[in-house]
Amino acid sequence: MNMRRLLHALLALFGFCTLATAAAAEDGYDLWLRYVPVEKPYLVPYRAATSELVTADASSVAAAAGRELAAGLTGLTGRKIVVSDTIRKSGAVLFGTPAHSKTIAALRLPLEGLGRDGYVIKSATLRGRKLTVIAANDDIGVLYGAFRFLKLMQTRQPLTGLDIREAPKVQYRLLDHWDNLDRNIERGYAGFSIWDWQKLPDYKDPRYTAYARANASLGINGAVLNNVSAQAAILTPLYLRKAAALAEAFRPYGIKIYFTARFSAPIELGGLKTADPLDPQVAAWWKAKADEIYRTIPDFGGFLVKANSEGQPGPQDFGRNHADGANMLADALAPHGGIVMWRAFVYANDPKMDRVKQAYNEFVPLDGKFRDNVVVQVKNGPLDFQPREPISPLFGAMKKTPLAMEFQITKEYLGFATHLVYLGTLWQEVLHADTFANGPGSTVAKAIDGSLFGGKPTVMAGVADVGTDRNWSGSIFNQANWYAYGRLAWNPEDSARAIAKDWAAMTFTADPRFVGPAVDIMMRSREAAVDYMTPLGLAHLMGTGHHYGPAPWVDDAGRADWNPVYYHRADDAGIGVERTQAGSDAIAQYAPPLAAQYEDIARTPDTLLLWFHHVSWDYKMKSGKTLWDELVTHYDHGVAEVARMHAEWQKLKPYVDAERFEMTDRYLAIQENEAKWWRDACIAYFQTFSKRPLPAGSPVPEHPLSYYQGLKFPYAPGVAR
Ligand code: BDP
Repeated sequence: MNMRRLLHALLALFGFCTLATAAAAEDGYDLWLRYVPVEKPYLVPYRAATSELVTADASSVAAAAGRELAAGLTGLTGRKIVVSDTIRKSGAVLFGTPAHSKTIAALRLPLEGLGRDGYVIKSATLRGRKLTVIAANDDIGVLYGAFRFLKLMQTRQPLTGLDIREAPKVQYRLLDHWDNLDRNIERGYAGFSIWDWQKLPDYKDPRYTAYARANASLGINGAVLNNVSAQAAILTPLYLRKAAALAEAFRPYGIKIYFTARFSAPIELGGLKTADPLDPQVAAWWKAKADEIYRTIPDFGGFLVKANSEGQPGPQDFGRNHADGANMLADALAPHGGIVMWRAFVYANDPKMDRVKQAYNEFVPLDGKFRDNVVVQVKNGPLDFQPREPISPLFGAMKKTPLAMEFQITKEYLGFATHLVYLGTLWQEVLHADTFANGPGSTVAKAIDGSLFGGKPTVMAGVADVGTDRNWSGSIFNQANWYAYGRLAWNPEDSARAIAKDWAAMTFTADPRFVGPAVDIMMRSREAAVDYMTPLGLAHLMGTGHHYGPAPWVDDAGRADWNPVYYHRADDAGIGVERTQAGSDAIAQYAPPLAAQYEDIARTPDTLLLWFHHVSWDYKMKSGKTLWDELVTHYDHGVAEVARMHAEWQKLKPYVDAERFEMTDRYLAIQENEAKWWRDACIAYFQTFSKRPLPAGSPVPEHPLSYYQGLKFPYAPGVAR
């Protein structure tokens, strides 16, 4: 640690020790952008470094940057700071682009190669005055730099000697809203859709701007407004006008809008007899529709498509393939610069084929057949947003087609709104995973950011957890998932722990006595959920349809691969799915080094054991325990972890305002109960196959199995109705 940082650390310690801890009540609306005053000892250096704000630029994005800096600096330093156009004092913060500011141009900052979105933040001296310069090639980069500068203060970093040069690694950083036009959100646990379609375009809820601003603070630059299971009506003139009003609200924050396009729209809206992508009339309909959209929304981003998946229409309905469908839409958008994100979440109606193999089988033969403005959007695992899955084998297998990563921020399979599960660790695990596609080090992050195979456009998509709840995300800690997603979309190699630290400091307090334990809770939380829900590589044991709570016994859903029994295959001999050559051979879809590892049960990590192997109840695990004992131990551990997280949270009461403390505390109590429910129900059920006693000290389930099997939740949230 150098002297400057040491001094800063001492200052921090002193600052927080003298800090009065009675935090004012907050409801979470302000997210991580609270700009509350920094502790006294910081004020002197922070005030010296931020005496005034100077810009030469007048665009709406530059104005947003100015507003943000003025509000942020005023809040953080407790001194009114406004934007002016000349440097008068030392400590000025000068922000803008070389094109608009001669002063910035004269500084010759290293902006080349940073694109539109990158920025430089640099401490400089000009005519004897000390300045901080936030500069970029484009206004949007300035806005991102402004948020970064404020984050330095929010997380109590030094403001002297700054020399930051930063650009995103991914071009398109999107939130996908699974919002229906009636404002019901598929898999939404934070209220209703914030798009108030009925009142648009005449009334623009201020929340649209607040939403855009929060996204911009993370570098998110696009929003798909409607559900992947799409309604064609979004493409009608009525809705285009409404969407244009949203685009207008988002524009100062660099957010473009996108639609999910319903493939059968030419039939439903256009009165055509077919939606065959090779039919010239169909192509002409989409071309005219794209032209109309761009007339209404000139910076429209493009289409997301869920085709031939879960009942959605698609090119296969007309004997065509995914590339035929994607390319036809891509051609309609290309003259306007739009892109198509074509989802690979498909599982053909063939119950005999292992479901986790199907996307690969459909898409790999099409590698290289897509237009330049198409990306294939792949969920992180081959199944469906489970608490843990191996990576999708597509990431290493499609070398001539850019692939977008689709993560799910809303916690459909991870406890809805009330469970505290920080997803940063899940996503980091995926992004750091090695595909071995071009030898070791071929990580998923590199496949996404284009550095592995060189493909463009580069895209990250996160299924949003945003709704009308006052706290946006259904719980305070769910905000951390929105935050972490944005940070990882900007830089897929960022660290989950570092992100959690920033979020905790900005959302609650930078006091290290809070941040340390809070981050510890977050970092342990996802593994806890895996343990109390689906340990050792199990998956999809959730209640059918709504996915709330455990139902591993379900075997009567419409199709074989909708049943939990399909995913655990428990029988008298053991549990797990055989995906080796002796089974479905799904393992063969991975690159040889990975396939060889998973094929060998001894080299398969415990975390994925039952995903790849059907394992006997008495199998000797690495720990020396039998599989049955190990399984129960994991369930016990998951429950114990939540109790520990809850106890740790209660110790943090002095640092948190009453409202956010209480809500989190009560939610943790719910999580404790539900973790126990998961454990008890799963153990009671699996024991009917294992027929073995519980390991010593492990409590018997509270109720008989029939009790858990009898629970019904007809109105659980998030189900498309
Ligand atoms: C599943 C969800 C379903 C979505 C589907 C998808 O249960 O609501 O429509 O994913 O991603 O996990 O298309």
